[in-house]
Amino acid sequence: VGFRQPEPTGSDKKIEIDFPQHIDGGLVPGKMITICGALPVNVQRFSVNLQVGTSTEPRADIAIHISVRVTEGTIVRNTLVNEEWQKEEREIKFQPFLAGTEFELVIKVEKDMYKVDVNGLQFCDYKHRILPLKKIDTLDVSGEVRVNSVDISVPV
Ligand code: 9QG
Repeated sequence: VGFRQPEPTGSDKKIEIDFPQHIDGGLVPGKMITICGALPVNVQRFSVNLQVGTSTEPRADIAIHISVRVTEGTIVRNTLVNEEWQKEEREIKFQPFLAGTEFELVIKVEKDMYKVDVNGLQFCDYKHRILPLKKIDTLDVSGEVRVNSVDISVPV
């Protein structure tokens, strides 16, 4: 079974991160979202979404969904509009997510696209399909992943 949050134990107390997480002011070019986490040894999949609000009924639109499917060796990117998945982007240059290892995922917001880095390497681009950026105000992470930290940096 996967895990999502570390159990705070003794001296090794961790800050619990609740999802979905609000992004103050929504997205803007220059904003960077950095997620550090670890995958269980028996991970199958987890996903990261930048979305418009937190509604579940109906489901919030998702500007960029990154579905990491470790057992399939695939990372699918897509957008959800009116509860419908759009066209998937699946090309990958390398498979950066390994079961039982830590990772750093960075989503950089640019004017025309998202740039996604994994472990310091450029992984993929994803052109904006939902605009304006400022309405994209929520980060959600779900599935078989333990998130150790989330950092959202604002341009100066
Ligand atoms: O499978 O693909 C991305 O195109 C769907 C998945 C769906 C997405 C989608 O079932 O799963 O990855 O949030 C979801 O619904 C995720 C977990 C054609």
